[in-house]
Amino acid sequence: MQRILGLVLTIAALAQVALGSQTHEYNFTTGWVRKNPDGMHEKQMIGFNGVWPPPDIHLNKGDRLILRLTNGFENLTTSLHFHGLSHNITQGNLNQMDGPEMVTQCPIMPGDTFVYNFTVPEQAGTFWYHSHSGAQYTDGMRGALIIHDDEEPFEYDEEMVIQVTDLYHKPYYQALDEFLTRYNPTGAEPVPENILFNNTVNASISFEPSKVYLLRFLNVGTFVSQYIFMEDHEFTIVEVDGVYVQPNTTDVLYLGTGQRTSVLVRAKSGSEKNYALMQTIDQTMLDVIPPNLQLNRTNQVVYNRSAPAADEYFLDTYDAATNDFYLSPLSGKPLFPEPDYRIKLDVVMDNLGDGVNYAFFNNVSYVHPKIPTLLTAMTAPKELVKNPMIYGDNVNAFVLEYGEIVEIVLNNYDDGRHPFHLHGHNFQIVQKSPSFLEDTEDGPAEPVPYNESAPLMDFPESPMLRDTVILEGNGHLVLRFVADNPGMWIFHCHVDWHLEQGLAAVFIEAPDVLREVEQLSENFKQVCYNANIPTVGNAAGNKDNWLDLTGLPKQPKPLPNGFTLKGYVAFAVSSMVAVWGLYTIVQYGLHETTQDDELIYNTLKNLLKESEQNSG
Ligand SMILES: *[C@@H]1O[C@H](CO)[C@@H](O)[C@H](O)[C@H]1NC(C)=O
Ligand SMILES: *[C@@H]1O[C@H](CO)[C@@H](O)[C@H](O)[C@H]1NC(C)=O
Ligand SMILES: *[C@@H]1O[C@H](CO)[C@@H](O)[C@H](O)[C@H]1NC(C)=O
Ligand SMILES: *[C@@H]1O[C@H](CO)[C@@H](O)[C@H](O)[C@H]1NC(C)=O
Ligand SMILES: *[C@@H]1O[C@H](CO)[C@@H](O)[C@H](O)[C@H]1NC(C)=O
Ligand SMILES: *[C@@H]1O[C@H](CO)[C@@H](O)[C@H](O)[C@H]1NC(C)=O
Ligand SMILES: *[C@@H]1O[C@H](CO)[C@@H](O)[C@H](O)[C@H]1NC(C)=O
Ligand SMILES: *[C@@H]1O[C@H](CO)[C@@H](O)[C@H](O)[C@H]1NC(C)=O
Ligand SMILES: *[C@@H]1O[C@H](CO)[C@@H](O)[C@H](O)[C@H]1NC(C)=O
Ligand SMILES: *[C@@H]1O[C@H](CO)[C@@H](O)[C@H](O)[C@H]1NC(C)=O
Ligand SMILES: *[C@@H]1O[C@H](CO)[C@@H](O)[C@H](O)[C@H]1NC(C)=O
Ligand SMILES: [Cu+2]
Repeated sequence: MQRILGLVLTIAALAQVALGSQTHEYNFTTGWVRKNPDGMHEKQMIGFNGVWPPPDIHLNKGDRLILRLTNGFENLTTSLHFHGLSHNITQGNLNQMDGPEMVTQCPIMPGDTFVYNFTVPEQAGTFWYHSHSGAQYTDGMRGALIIHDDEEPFEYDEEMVIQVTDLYHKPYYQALDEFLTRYNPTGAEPVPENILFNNTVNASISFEPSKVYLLRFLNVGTFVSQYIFMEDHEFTIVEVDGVYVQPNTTDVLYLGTGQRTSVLVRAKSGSEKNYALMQTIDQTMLDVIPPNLQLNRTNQVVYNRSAPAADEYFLDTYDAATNDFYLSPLSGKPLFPEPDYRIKLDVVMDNLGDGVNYAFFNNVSYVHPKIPTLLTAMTAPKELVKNPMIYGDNVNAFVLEYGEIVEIVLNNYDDGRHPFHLHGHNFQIVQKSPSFLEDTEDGPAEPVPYNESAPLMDFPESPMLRDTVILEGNGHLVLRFVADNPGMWIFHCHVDWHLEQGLAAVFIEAPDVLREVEQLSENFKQVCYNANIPTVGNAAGNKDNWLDLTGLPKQPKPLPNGFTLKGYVAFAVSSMVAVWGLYTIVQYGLHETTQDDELIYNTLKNLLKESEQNSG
């Protein structure tokens, strides 16, 4: 049997070579590049080899990518994630190529190089790559990754790759510092200064009469979703997040950060005039709308260079934006059966004892373990590898059995929209509630959690499959996937500001199976060594007693009982936050942070006592 399997694999490998699969090599060194993307503010963007924006990467199904990423920063760690790719060990790939630092790899230190090396055997469509170190990609460390497919189920004359994003004039780490402080106790997110169309503003694309174009739109932004619409042209959606879909025609697209939608557009038959290609911020996501923020930006679809530029163009309503719940995969893949394991995650945003606003799944705000979760899974004693304890109780670790059907229920106790992204998988969208923001006659808007005995909508026969989905304000989502891709897969909000607030969980998927196949490369270990991170141990870095989690990095303590928001806005104690962003700024050690939290906590308690005495 084994021999037959080996033979089949060899044949498969040969077939790939025969079909002309290629290896694409890139050597990228990160670094700051001075640019003025919106024509309003010059700033340092993060480019590769001195060039910003980084290039789009084009592969064909079956190809190999070898990307050597060298950290050219002076004082930041870095990493690279390939958003949407499955890195499936049963297809000859490795979990260690996924990218998120402290989950599947050690942070790459200044001067160091990590080699990303993998194939794309089965997937095709629109993907992207970006730094997975703090909110680093905010400053431009990202690009599209397109996997072409000879057997695309649609036809067109030309394709275009179009990234949309938000732009912040401040460096990302400064925006983050100002966001995650007790001076911002409500957790109001940094507001972008602009939105970009393929890394610029007032952009144009050229159309020739009667041609059919495939436009691949990607929202590679950090925070705001965008609506996209084209004056007097229709979009036919054919691909979403690397999944071919039953064609669906619409006037307007909605893209949350991380999401991709490819559409076919038939050009007009004449070339008398030009048309507007609009992008609009989903303003419901902003707590405040600064008066000088341009919510709509106009780009040009140029048919005729001698004709005047198109005027801006507005829609009365965005209601026509396709709701992905009602799309279907072209494959017709049926609804997965009843789950073996249901994971309920309540999304909450609240303050902890340091006065900072955090994000939680249930009561846990993700904090990086001391060593990457993959290393814990790879080195734990066999009998403990499925024990969630060793992964630490501050990473929201869920251990999945190989092949089981997993259902994630997300209940939003926050009134904001969150685009949730799962690494390593596409999930089925089984339920997707509307937002529940409207006040009713009975009272103010209330979150509506999922009720298993009374689902809001019929379960689709063939639910939409994708890797990033919007959870509506006060609403809920039910997602299903099969645990057939052994690895450590982070599940997180793709509003990177919220990820920084701790809105993440890690699925420890079939670690027993993973260990049979995955081997850590010498390069992988060297990168850990250079970052001074041990390569053996539990989440707290202990390897003598695997159940001893002493020293585990933890979220700050809760607010002292009775202490109010208003109280702590008033006073100042310097603080640094213990969540995600920390590792990206090498200077700050965890110990400092913990002590600082301790200090703030005690100060708060004393202050509370005083105020009680005063008022009593
Ligand atoms: C990339 O770096 C590798 C290893 O240092 C080197 O062997 C290779 O020639 C480089 N390739 C290019 C295209 O620069
Ligand atoms: C973009 O267009 C606006 C409106 O016409 C103009 O004010 C602005 O200067 C343009 N910016 C750039 C960078 O071309
Ligand atoms: C990091 O280095 C840059 C120069 O590359 C400098 O401008 C910045 O202030 C440094 N940041 C920290 C936190 O030291
Ligand atoms: C990439 O991986 C393949 C398959 O494991 C291996 O043969 C090759 O040597 C690797 N290349 C590099 C540069 O690591
Ligand atoms: C958008 O920018 C990328 C990267 O710079 C480029 O490869 C691509 O062709 C651009 N798209 C269009 C439509 O110009
Ligand atoms: C292009 O626009 C110019 C100016 O409006 C017009 O004179 C010309 O006829 C147009 N060309 C075509 C092919 O429609
Ligand atoms: C942007 O577009 C929306 C609707 O499409 C409209 O309500 C709003 O007034 C526009 N804003 C500006 C500044 O033009
Ligand atoms: C297209 O999307 C709409 C909702 O936006 C849905 O009602 C309709 O059934 C979809 N059609 C197909 C063929 O997917
Ligand atoms: C969260 O709640 C669970 C169950 O009540 C508890 O065991 C766990 O320690 C809590 N975690 C944190 C970080 O507060
Ligand atoms: C992983 O690969 C196996 C074998 O080809 C396949 O059955 C499974 O569906 C894949 N899973 C994912 C998430 O790619
Ligand atoms: C869930 O739905 C069932 C069936 O309609 C109902 O009996 C039950 O009260 C609901 N539960 C909650 C918490 O609303
Ligand atoms: Cu979010």
